[in-house]
Amino acid sequence: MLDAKKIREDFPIFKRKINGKPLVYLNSAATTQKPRQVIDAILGFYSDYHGTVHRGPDQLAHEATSAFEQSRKKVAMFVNAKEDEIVFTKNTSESLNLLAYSFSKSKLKQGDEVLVSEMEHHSNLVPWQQLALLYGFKLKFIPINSDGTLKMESVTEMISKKTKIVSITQASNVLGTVNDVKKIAKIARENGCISVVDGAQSVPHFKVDVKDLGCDFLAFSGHKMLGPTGIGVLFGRKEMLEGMEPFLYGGDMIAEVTFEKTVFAEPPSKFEAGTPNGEGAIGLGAAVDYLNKIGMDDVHRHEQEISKYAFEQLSQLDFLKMYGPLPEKKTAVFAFNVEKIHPHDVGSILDQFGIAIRTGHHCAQPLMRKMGISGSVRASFYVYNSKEDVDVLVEALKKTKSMLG
Ligand code: 7TS
Repeated sequence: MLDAKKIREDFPIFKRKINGKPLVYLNSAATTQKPRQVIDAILGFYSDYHGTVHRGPDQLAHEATSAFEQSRKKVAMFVNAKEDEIVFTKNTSESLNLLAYSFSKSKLKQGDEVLVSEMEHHSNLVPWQQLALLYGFKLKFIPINSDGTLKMESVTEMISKKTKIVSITQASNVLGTVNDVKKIAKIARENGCISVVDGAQSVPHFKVDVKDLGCDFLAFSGHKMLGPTGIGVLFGRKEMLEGMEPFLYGGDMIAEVTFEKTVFAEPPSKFEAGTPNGEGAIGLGAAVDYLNKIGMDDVHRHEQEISKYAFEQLSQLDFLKMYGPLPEKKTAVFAFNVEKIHPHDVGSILDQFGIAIRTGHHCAQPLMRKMGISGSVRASFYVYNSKEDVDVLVEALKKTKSMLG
C-alpha cells in the first residue's frame, strides 16, 4: 500500500511553508511536484554527461544519446508500446497539434468530420477547430450527460462515413470523468476511423496500455506525471506514424536532402525536428522509474481512496456546489463552487492557508458554458496527498465561507 507521508519525503518542495503554513498541494491536474530522483536525474545529465543528443561522435554526445533513448524505452514500456512508436514532443498540446496538422495536410478533406467531446481541454479542441476553418472539414462534439459522463450512445449515432478521426480525452481535467476510450477506439476502428486518446489526465493516474485500449494514438505530458516541463509524448501505432506527414521540419528528421527535395527519416525521428530536449526526456525517464517503483495499481488505489474520502467530506458542506460524476467514475479531481463567492476569491483565501488549487475555466470554456458557469475552484490529488490534506481543505473552505460568504 502506498505511504503518502513517506513519498512526500522524496519531494523537496514539501519542506516549504506557504504563508507560514505547510504546503497542501492540490493542483496536480495542472502540474505535479517533482521528487528528488527526477531532480537528481536532470542535475546528473548537466553535471556528468551533458552533450548533444543524436549529433556528435564524442563520448558525451554518445552518453547523452544513450540516456535519451533509454528514456524512450522506459516510456514505451510504461504504456506497453514499442520504442519506435514513441515520439517526444513538448507536451500534450504539441502532440495533439502534431496530429491535427499532419492529418489536415494529408488526410482531411472538405466534408470530412472529426469527432471530439464536449468535455475536451482546449488542447484537443482548438487545433481541430482552427484547422477545420483552414481545410474545410467539420468538427462535431459528442455531448455529455447532466452528471458529467459522456453520452456513449451518441458516439455510435454520430459516427458516419464522413468521420475520419475520433479524438477523446480519457479523463476530464475538470470533472475527472473517466471515459471508456477502449470502447470508443473499437467503434472508431469498426467504422474505419482513426482513434486518438488524450491521456494527459489518465496516464499519470492509472495503468494505460495502448495495446489493450486499441487506440491509434495517445498523447500525454511529462510534467503531469512527476517529470519536468517541456517534454511530452505522442504514442502512435507504427503503421500510422509511417504513413503520416511530418509536422515540423528541420534537422534530424530527414534521411536525405537535396536543394530540390527531402526524403524524411523513419519514425519517430521524422517527428522530432531540431535538437531534442535531453533534460526533459531523461527527467521523464526518472519519473517513470519512480511511478513504476510505487506501482500504478497502488497509485490508482490510493487516489480512489482519497477521492472517496474527499467526496464524502466535501458533500457535507452545504454551501458547496460540486460538478462531475461519483468517485467510482472519476479520477481524484474535484471541481466545485462556493455559494456566493467568486472562485478566484476562494483561491486567494485558500492560499492564505497554504493550499494550492486552481481556479477559473481550466482551459475548458465550452464545457463551463455547457454547465452554466464561468469558472470553478478545482482540487486535484496525487501520490503525495493524504486524507489529512482533504481535512485541511474542508476546514479552510468553512473558514472561507464564514469570512466572505
Ligand atoms: N489535455 C488535458 C485533458 C489536460 O488536462 C491538459 C492540461 C492538456 C491536454 C494540455 O496539457 P499541456 O501539458 O500541453 O498543457 N491541463 C491543465 C489543467 O487542467 N490545468 O492546467 C493544465
